[in-house]
Amino acid sequence: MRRFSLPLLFVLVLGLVGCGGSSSSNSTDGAPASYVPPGEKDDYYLFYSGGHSGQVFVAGLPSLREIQTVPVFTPSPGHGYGFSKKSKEMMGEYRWGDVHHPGLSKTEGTYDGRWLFVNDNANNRVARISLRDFKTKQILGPIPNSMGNHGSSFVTPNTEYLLVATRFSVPLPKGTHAPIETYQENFNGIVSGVDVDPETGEMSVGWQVKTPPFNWDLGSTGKGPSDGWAFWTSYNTEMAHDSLEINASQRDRDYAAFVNWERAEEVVQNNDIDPRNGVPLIDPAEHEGVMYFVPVSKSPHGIDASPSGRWIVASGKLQPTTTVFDFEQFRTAIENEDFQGEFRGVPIVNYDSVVEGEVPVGQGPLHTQYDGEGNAYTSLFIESAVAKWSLPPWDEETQQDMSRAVTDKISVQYNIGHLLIPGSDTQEPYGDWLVAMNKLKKDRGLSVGPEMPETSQLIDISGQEMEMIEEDYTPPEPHFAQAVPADVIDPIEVYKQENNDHPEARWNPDNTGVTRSGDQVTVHMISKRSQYYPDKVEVQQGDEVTFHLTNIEQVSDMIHGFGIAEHNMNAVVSPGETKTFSITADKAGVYPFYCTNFCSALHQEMQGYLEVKPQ
Ligand code: K7E
Ligand code: CUA
Repeated sequence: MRRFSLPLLFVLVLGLVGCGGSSSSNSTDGAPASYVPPGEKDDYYLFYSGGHSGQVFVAGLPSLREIQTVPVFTPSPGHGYGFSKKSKEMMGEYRWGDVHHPGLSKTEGTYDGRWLFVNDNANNRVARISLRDFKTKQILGPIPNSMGNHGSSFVTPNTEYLLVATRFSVPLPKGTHAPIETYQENFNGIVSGVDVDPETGEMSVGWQVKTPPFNWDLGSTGKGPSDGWAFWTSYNTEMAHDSLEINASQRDRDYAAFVNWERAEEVVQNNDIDPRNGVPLIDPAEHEGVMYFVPVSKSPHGIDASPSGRWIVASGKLQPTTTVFDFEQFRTAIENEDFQGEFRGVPIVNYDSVVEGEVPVGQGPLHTQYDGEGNAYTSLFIESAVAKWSLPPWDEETQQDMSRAVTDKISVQYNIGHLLIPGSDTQEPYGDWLVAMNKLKKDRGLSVGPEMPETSQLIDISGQEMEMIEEDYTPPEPHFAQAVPADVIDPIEVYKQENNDHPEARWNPDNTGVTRSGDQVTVHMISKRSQYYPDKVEVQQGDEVTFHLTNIEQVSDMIHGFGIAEHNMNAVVSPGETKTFSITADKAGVYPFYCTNFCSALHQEMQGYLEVKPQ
């Protein structure tokens, strides 16, 4: 089940060495199975959403060591992100985001290692990170009509779309006011199909589907028999607008939305759909087959399609079971119009016709992942545990007593939210490790005062019984993560000179210099070990000074920074990259600039002066 390389397997069988950078439960010398010795590499890249840090954290699996932060929605001086013209433009007017669900791009249902998409719950955006250079390339949004982008970014099997659903409902179009007391009449939620260009990854909003003002929660995309569909739970079909803790927990069953995104695409192509804020907005009551509701037990959170795409598993937080829906039965039910009613024109599928079983997994079930061997693993928030259970088909005895489907349980510390198995949302999960992403650290590890990190725990799932291997911490606050085998990603470490298409790039000190047009000063500068050219920039007080800084190094890891004293500027430029950034020289005086990223024995000497002459 584990991804051993052949020679490594050979070594392990011979019992000569315990670890060659890969993982093994047969650890030697008392080292944990996750031990990756110095200089060796992990088997997987692990991409954590950074929650309200607005970032993505990259770690290795199984070591859980954090490798890098990829800044997305929040400035990061360590990467010069949020200082350059391009990154400032991408971030727009916002200085943070709330990243919950990273989604890896896929081709034919498996990870292709091209892009990582993430959502911003707070400002209704999605972003694309290139896995060639691990940098944010596009931020799309705020998405029109959409408020509370929590239920995303779920990637379809060929990265046709990121599917996005709203956590909050507002009067449409966004920006309209209506009193909150008129919530049920005047407010709406939205499901959006964010179109992804297959070549460039460029995202644009393709279409939207209007929904009742339910609070859409987690989602996932279909595959196999359910390809073309996406699923979300909702925790507020009561349509309450205050004291949600009580008022949104009234009904025994809420609804999941089953959305046929292929049909939505068709509807938009074949009809003249009224655009709302520039996006075709489909009313599912008028276009049959776009959306169905399926009842789900009390206040559900996660909904996860199994690797085969046949079983759709949704968990009700306030009921100690997880519900398995049969997508084949769902298809039959909609063909036979086997409905138990409708809500605002959307058919509600008969629950009993589509449920395969309710598995008593334990208290507070949230999210489910799969190992590709017929097992499912559900996080139990209240119980602080992970339950392992068998997907259907179940034998007769199990059908009589569903507790028999639960085959193992392991405690985690404490209060787990998401959990992750590499490849769980693909057709072929890599079922060797499980990472429990726990929300509360409490007494684990050294105390750092009241603001505590989150804990991740690594569980070996290669055997019958789950085994706790190790624990690590992350800054606030991962929600979900995805992991991909290291060899699927092919990063570049240097931007080759011939590929640098920045129009203001310079490669030769002879072509650098300072030019002026009115009060606009342009500096073409290069950096290399251990010198800036030019290293003196003379301007007049009040000038707008724009730097185009090219790091002409063509050597891996030879990064140069560019900090200007008392000007709130720190650019960081990768080898072969050109960055553009501006300051206003509003203070007379002499201000040193210097390389902020350690680069050589003479890094300290890498400095220069900005002379600002008084007006
Ligand atoms: Cu469960 Cu935003 Cu996916 Cu947090 S969410 S846990
Ligand atoms: Cu260049 Cu430090």
